[in-house]
This record gives sequence, C-alpha cells and structure tokens, in this order.
Amino acid sequence: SPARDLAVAQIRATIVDVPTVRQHKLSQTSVTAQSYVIVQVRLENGVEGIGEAATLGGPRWSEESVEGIKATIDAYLAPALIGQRADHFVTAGLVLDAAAKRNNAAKAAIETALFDAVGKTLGLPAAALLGGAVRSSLPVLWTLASGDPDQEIAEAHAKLDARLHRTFKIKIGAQAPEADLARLTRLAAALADRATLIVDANQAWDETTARRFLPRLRDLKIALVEQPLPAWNIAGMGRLRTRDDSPPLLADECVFTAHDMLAVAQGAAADAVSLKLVKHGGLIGLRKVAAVAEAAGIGLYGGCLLESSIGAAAHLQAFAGLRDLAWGCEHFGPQILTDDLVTEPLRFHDFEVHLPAGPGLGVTLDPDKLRHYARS
Ligand code: MUC
Ligand code: MG
Repeated sequence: SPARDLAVAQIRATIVDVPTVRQHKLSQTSVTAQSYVIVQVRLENGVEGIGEAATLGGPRWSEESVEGIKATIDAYLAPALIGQRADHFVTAGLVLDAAAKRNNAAKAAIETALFDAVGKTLGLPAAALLGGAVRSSLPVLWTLASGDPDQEIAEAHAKLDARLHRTFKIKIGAQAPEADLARLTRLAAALADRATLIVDANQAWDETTARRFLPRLRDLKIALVEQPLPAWNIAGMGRLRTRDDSPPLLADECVFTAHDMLAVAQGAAADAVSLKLVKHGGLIGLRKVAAVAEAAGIGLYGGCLLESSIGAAAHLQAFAGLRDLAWGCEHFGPQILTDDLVTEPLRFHDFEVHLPAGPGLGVTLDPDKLRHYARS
C-alpha cells in the first residue's frame, strides 16, 4: 500500500567540503571551499531521495552551520520523520516544525529529499508535484567576488565569450565604500557595454552610507542593489526606495519566512526578493514566500548559496513553476566548484541554466564523490 511504501525508513546526513575554483569573498566572510550537508532519505519501497543544505563560511551568512545542521537532523528532525509518509509534504513540514524551531536549511534539505524520493517513486519531476513547470531553462548570472578587479574583468570576459553569463553580481562591502566604488567604476567601464551589473552588499552599509552611495551606483548603471542594509532594517530599505536617485533594491537576508516577506511588502522595502531554499525551509516554503511577493507586486529573483548541482536542481524545480521569474536566477554554484556531487552536472548554455530532465530533482548522486568529499 502507498501508506507503507512511501513511509520514511531512514535519513542520513553527511557533511561534505568541495573546493572552489577561486576564493569567493563577501562582506562577512571569504571561502575557498563550499560546505554542504547532503541528506539521503530512504523510503520503505527502497527508493532514495537526496537533498542539500548549503552554507557559506560556517554560520556567518546566516546562523546555520553544517555542523549544526547535521546535529539537528540527527538528534531531532530525522527521528521525528521516520515512519511518516514522504508524499504528505505539508504534514511532514508540520512534523519538522514541531521538532525544531527555524533551522530552515536543515528542513529544506530534508524536504528536498522527500520531493526527490516521491518524484522518483512516481516517475515525475519535483516541479510536477508543485503544479508543473512553465519553463525548462532560466537566465543565470555569475558572481564576481575575488575582490581583485583585474581578475574580475578577465573572469567576466571569459564568461561572456563562452556565452555562459551576461549578467554579473559584484560582491561589495568587504572594504570601505569608496574603495568598492573605485572597483565598481573600473568594472563598469570594462563591462557595461556587454553586460548587466548588479551588486550585493550583504548587509554591510548603514542607512547614511547607503543614502550617500546609492546615487553613485545608479550613475554606474547598476541595475539592482541587494541587501545594502542590515537584515533588521526593513524600514530603512523602505525609506531608501522612496528616493528616485536609488537603483532598485533586492531583499535577501531580510526575508526568510513568509511573515518576513509580508513585512517587506508592507514596508514597500524591496523591488524584488531573492528566493532560497535555505531561507524558506523548503520548496513549499519558497513557493509561499513567492506568492506573498507576487501579491505585493514585488519581483522574483532566483537566489542561491553556491549550491552544488543537487541544491541547484532543487531550486530549479521550485523556480520552474513560477509564473514570472522576472529577474532570472544565480545558480552558477556548480560552475564555481572544482568538482560536483552528481553523475551528470547541470547544463549551462547560451546564458541559461537548464532544468534537468528526469524524475525527482532530475540529478543522481555520485556515491564515490560523496565518499571522497565527506568530512572524516
Ligand atoms: C548571497 O548573499 O546572495 C549568492 C551568490 C553569491 O555569490 O553569494 C551568495 C549569497
Ligand atoms: Mg545576497
């Protein structure tokens, strides 16, 4: 019977560290390897689903670290879910929320693995379980974050020449605003006629600094400014948006839950929101945040936390069914890793990333790679 076959039999969480092709530097941290928790959920029918919880430099981008995620899954989330039906996604979410507050990345990795396992059981992509895909590929940007403008210009030209990316997100906030402005001025001069540029300050500026420098970003034709202010300062973002010399603002760290999204909407504090599984607690939570944004006329942007092809595929499954993903996505993660964790990495082609075909997430875990990159 489905009740027996689709019950969760086993949940395994493995910490992996995968090196990046270069240093990736943002306002609060810098990484040369990406750390993930890979979750494997086995159902009673023998089918295995996979999910991924991404972090960035330990608990520095948000409060969750791979060590904390694994501990929470092993001690609280996995025991609560064993024996539950994998296809009852909303009930599973209630069970996970009762077992632990927040811990959104941990819950997202588990829910992703449920979608993968159920999709593989039924022969349907995860996107179909969420209402169906309206697109099979998405525009994908690349992030420039070495901090060295010569390297960044060369890297961007290589991406443009290879027809991989033509929008670039530049990480700012690791140095003083004047130094970032000098760097951005060089990048804009070298790239502006071939590419669209956006920036991400990762909460680095206060409101006074933002008021001073946003007009200068607009003069450089920066198309979008992500999270200039600390996550708590939603009212400040709203005040910045009332000025007509400010570029459009993208909300990232200030929107985890649907309630956060509602507060941003009520404060008219963003032009667009970055959607990420680690923030919203899973595919269903992501679609809920997207619905609140849509209701408020706030644009959707497909965010990432430098996921491997596993986490990136999960995002693409959730993004594929959104009516209007006006700002495209940033799932370049598989390209910044020196290696991947799946048998067939995601395809990047003509400035787009492609939704993998096949049931569940559409990707297959490579057990040798998992063993090789597992932390001992
Ligand atoms: C973030 O804050 O957006 C996403 C892309 C990137 O380069 O860093 C991440 C995190
Ligand atoms: Mg961001």
